[in-house]
Amino acid sequence: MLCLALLLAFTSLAPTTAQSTPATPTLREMADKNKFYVGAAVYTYHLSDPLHVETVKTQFNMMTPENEAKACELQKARGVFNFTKMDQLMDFAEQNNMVFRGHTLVWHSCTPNWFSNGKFSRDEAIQILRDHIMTVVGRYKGRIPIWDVVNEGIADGNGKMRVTPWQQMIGDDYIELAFRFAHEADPEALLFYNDYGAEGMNAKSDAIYNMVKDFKARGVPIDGVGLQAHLTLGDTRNGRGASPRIMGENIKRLGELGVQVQLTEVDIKHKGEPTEDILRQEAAEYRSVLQTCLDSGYCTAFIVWGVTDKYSWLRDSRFYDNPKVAPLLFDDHYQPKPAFTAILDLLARRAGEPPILSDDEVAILTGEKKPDSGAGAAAVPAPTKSDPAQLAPDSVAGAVYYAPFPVTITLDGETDDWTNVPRVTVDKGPTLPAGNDTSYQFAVTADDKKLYFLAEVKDSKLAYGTHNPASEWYLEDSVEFYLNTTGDLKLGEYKPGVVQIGILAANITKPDAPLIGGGNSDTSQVSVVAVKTEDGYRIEASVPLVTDAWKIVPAHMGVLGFQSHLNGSSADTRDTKLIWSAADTQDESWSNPSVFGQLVFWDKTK
Ligand code: 9MR
Repeated sequence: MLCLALLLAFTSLAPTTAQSTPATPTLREMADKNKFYVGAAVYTYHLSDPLHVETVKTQFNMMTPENEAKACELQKARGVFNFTKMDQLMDFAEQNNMVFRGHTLVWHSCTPNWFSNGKFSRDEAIQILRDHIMTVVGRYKGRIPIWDVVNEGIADGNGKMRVTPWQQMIGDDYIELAFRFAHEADPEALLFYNDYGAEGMNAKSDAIYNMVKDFKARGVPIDGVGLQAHLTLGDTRNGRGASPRIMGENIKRLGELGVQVQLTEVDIKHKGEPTEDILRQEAAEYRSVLQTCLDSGYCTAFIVWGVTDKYSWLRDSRFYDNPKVAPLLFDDHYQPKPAFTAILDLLARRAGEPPILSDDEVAILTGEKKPDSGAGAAAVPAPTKSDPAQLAPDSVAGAVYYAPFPVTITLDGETDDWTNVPRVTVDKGPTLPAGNDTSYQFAVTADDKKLYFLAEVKDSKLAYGTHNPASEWYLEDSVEFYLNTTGDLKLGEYKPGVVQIGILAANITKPDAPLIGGGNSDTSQVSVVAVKTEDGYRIEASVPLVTDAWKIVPAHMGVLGFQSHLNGSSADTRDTKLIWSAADTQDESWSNPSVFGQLVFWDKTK
C-alpha cells in the first residue's frame, strides 16, 4: 500500500512533453526529468488568453481547476449538474498531456446553497454526499488520477473538526464517508485530504496526522495529504511553519504513515509593491519550499495557485488587501519572475542539467552570501521591458544584459538586422579626458550557430593604425567584448573558455585577417566588420557558439559572464576608457573575469 500510495506512478501518469528544445529548458521539462509534478490552478476564462495557454502548457505538467470543479459550481440545483467548464478544463489537460488534479469534492466554502440552507436528515445528507461524489468522480473515472476529496475539514487554532453544513448534518464521519464514496466511484484515483495552515507542526497538522493515522489503521482509503502552502513572505524563516526543519518534519511524519504529500496551492503574499528585494526574497522562499518538498522524499507535486500575478485570487480585495501583491511565478505580462528562475534552477540542478543560476546567485538567494560587487554576486534581476517591440527585457545598468535569440545577423556593417535588439549605452569609465564626447552603444544576440556583437561608437576623432596590433592594440581606438563561458562567474583568472576580444577600429581598412587583441582572443575564431559612420565607427563581430575553447548553448535565462570596454585615442595614445560592468571600477577585466557582468539569454519566441 505504501508503494501504491507513494507512487503517483510518474511513469504511467507522466505526460510526454517537450514542444521546446533542450536548449530552452522549461519548468515542465525539468519537472519531467525529476519525475516530479509542477502544476498550476486554472480557470476556463484563462484559456481565452493565448499567452496564458502557452505558459500553462509549456511550463506545467499538472493542472488544477481553481474553482470550477467545486460542488457549488457543479451542482447549483439538487441533482442538476453542469459540467461544461470542467469538461473544457479536462479536455485542455488531456490535449496537453497534463495530469489533472480534481479539486475539490467537499468544501464548506463552496457547498451548494440548497444543501447548506436545507434541513436534511443524516441519511439524506449521506445520500446527497454519495450522489455528488459518485456523479462527479464517476464521470471522470480513469481521467482524473487525483482528487482532493475533502478540503479544509479541520478548524483553525484548536485542531477540532470544522463546523460545516456537512459536519452538522452528517457528523464527523462525513470525511471518512466522502473518501469511501470516492474510492467506490474510482478505485484507481488517489484520494487526498487538503488543508491550509498545516504546513508546519501545529494543532491543525496534528489533527490531520491523527486522522490519516486512524484512516490508515481502519482501512479508510486515503492516499495523500495536500498542504496548500498559501504563504506569507517570511514563513520559511527558521522556526516558522514553512521552514525546512518544521515543514520537513511534518511531511516526514505524514509520509511515514504511508501517504504522499503534495504542495497544492502555493503562493506567497507580501505587503506593498513587489520591489526587487521582495521579489528576491519571494524567489528564495519559493525555492526553499520546493527544496523541502523534494528533500522529504514523500512530496510528489508542487502546484502554484495561479500562473500570472494579475489573475491571482489575492488580487481580489475580498481575500487580500494589496492590489499590488505579486505572489506567483509569472508577472502581469507573463514574464518569468525571479521565483520562477529560482525553482527552475533547483529542478535543473537536481536533474543533473546545466544550472540556470550561478552558484553565487544561489548563495545570495539562500542567504549564504550577501550581494556585493562582482558579476557573480549580482542579484537575480526581475526582467522588465519598457518597449514592447524590444526583443528582450531592459538591461540592468552595469550588471545584466538580456540578449534575445534567435536572431541572425549578417556581418555587413549595416544595422537593419539589429532592429529591436536591446542597446546599452556606455559613457562612463575610469579614464575620461576633460570634455569627453566619446561613448558607444553595444548589443548582443545569437542564433543557433553564432553569437553576434555590435558596437556603435561616437567618436569625433578616430585614431588607428599607428600601434602594433599584436601588443599595443588597446592604445588606439578599439572596442572590446569579453565572455566567460565556464559557468563559474566567480572565476578570478583567465582559463580556457574566458576570452577578451579587442577589436581595432583599424579593421575599417579591411585587413585580410581581423585585427584583434586580448586574452585568449586567438581561440575565439572571431569574424569582424568595421565601418566608418557619420559620427564615429561601427563594429559588427561574431564568434561561433562552439569552438575548441567553449560550447555556448543559448537557453532561455541561461547566463554567461560578459563585459565590454572601449579604448579611445584622439592622437597617439589612449586617453579614454569606457567600461560597462559596474563591478570593474579599475580596468581589471583583462585579468579578472569575476568583475564581468552577466549576459542572460532571452528566447524571443517566449
Ligand atoms: O482561488 C479561488 C478563488 O478564485 C475562489 O473565489 C475561492 C472560492 O471558491 O476559492 C479560491 O481557492 C481556494 C481553494 O479552492 C481552497 N483553498 C483556498 C483557496 C483560496 O481561497
